[in-house]
This record gives sequence, C-alpha cells and structure tokens, in this order.
Amino acid sequence: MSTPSSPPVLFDVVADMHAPELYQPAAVAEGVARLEDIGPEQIAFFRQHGYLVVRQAFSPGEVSAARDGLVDLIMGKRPDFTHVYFEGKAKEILPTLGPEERQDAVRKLGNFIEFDARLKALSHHAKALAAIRTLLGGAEPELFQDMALIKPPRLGREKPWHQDNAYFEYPLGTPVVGVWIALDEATIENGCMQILPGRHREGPILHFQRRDWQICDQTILGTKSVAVPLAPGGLLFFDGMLPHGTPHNSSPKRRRALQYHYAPAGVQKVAPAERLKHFGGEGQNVTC
Ligand SMILES: O=C(O)CCC(=O)C(=O)O
Repeated sequence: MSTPSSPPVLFDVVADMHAPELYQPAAVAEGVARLEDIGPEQIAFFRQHGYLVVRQAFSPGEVSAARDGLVDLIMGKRPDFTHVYFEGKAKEILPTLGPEERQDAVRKLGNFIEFDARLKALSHHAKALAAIRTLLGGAEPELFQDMALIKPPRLGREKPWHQDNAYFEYPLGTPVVGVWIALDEATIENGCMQILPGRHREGPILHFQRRDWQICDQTILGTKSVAVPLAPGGLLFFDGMLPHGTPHNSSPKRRRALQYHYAPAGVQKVAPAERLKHFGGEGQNVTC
C-alpha cells in the first residue's frame, strides 16, 4: 500500500465477534437539552451515576464543520497527518476501495487537534470546558487525549467493556472526564455507547488482554446496561472509572464520534506498572 514517500497504512486489531449477550440495554439514558442547563442537580447526578448526557451540546454548524474536518484528514488533505487507523478486517479490501469508500473502512484517528481547527474548536468549546471544570471539582481541565472513533457500516468492531482509567497513567483517584460527541446519529443498532451507571464508584476493575484491553466477559455477562443513543451534536460526559463498551456495528449506518479526555492540569503521570497494579488482571490469581 505504501510507496517510499507515503506513510505506512495503519490498521487496528482484528478481533473476534463478541457474544451478543454482552450488550443488553435495559434502559436509555436521559439528560439535559443544552450545556447551559447543567446546574447543581446535574453535577450531583454525575457524581452519583458517573455520567451526564447533553442532547444538543453543539450546533448543526459546529457538527458539520467537525465532520468536514474529519473527512479532510481521512482524505489526506493534511499529508503530514498520519494517525488514521483502518479496521483490521478491511485490510484485504482496502486496495480495491475508491477514496469515498475508504471512509467507511476507517476505525479511528488520534492526535489530530493541531491538524484541524474545526476539531480543535470542539475540544476547547468554552461552555463544554466550563462544565468539565465543574465535573473535575473546580480544577483547570487539561486535554490529554483526542480521538475520533468510527464504526463503519457492518464492519465497525466492538470496543469491549472497560474503564478508561485502565488505559491512562494517572495516579489512582485522579479525576478524569471523558467527552463522547456524536457526529452521526448514534443508536443501539449502530453501536452507541452503553454504560453501567454508578459502577464508577466501585474502584478499579481488573482488565485482561483479550479482544482488546478489557474487563473479562464473565464479569459483564448477565448485567443490564444503559444505552446512550445521541443525535449529532449530542454528548456524553463520563467518569474515567465508569465501565462502558460499544458493540459491533451490524447496521448499514455509519457511526462517527469524537472523544476527548481531560484531567486536572499539572497532574504528574505515573509508570505503567502503577496502573497495572490496580487494573492489570494477569498474574493476580484470577481467571478470565
Ligand atoms: O466509541 C466507541 O465505540 C467506544 C469508545 C471508547 O469507549 C473508548 O475508546 O474508550
């Protein structure tokens, strides 16, 4: 695929299909309409349940600008941007796809905000940052991760159940807020977020390298989740300790989302061993 002057094409992992029983929503998350509607009641709800939905956080103009930004990066309009990962399962067919079709083989992008002002704008949106500051307990938010998570029609792989803090090198107890922004309609069918409300208060859950770095399926099976369908421009704020996952997209509809993560500015990172001490399942005399 690559020539001496073009960067290598990156692929995400190829993972086995998950058991359908891992994703059994028994309810749908509700929320407030706008960022301006967040007050003490919503903050208390976030502390209690580990999440908060804002149904129309961003305007149609902001959403279509962000979508354009994403498409431009996928289409290679910034040749110096190289962090586009295609679905592992698309490896064989990728050379046969035209430029438009290639869009529906992309799994994720990362580290893009310095490459596109439209995507940076959503990560630094004043009203969203004000809410995040409050959710972080008043600390100044520092953006430490930016990703676009895409589930192409019929191809988009599962992101197994996990706690995001199991991926981050922050000292245990550091408040982390994730923001998941729908750029297309996210539905149960095309793989919207599913969450286990309140379980962020249970502390670290052991993770294992299986289909991904994930909570053991046996821990999740039999658990009813809450689904978070969102219209474009809707967002989910969620605690870094909240267990969540998304199933495979078996539908004919795309599901594109942005995900930004914030921690209090200035918190020093720790060594991976420190994180694994709390979240690592291997070597703990536990089977999965
Ligand atoms: O967007 C998705 O499918 C899941 C994203 C997610 O949970 C993550 O990357 O941590």
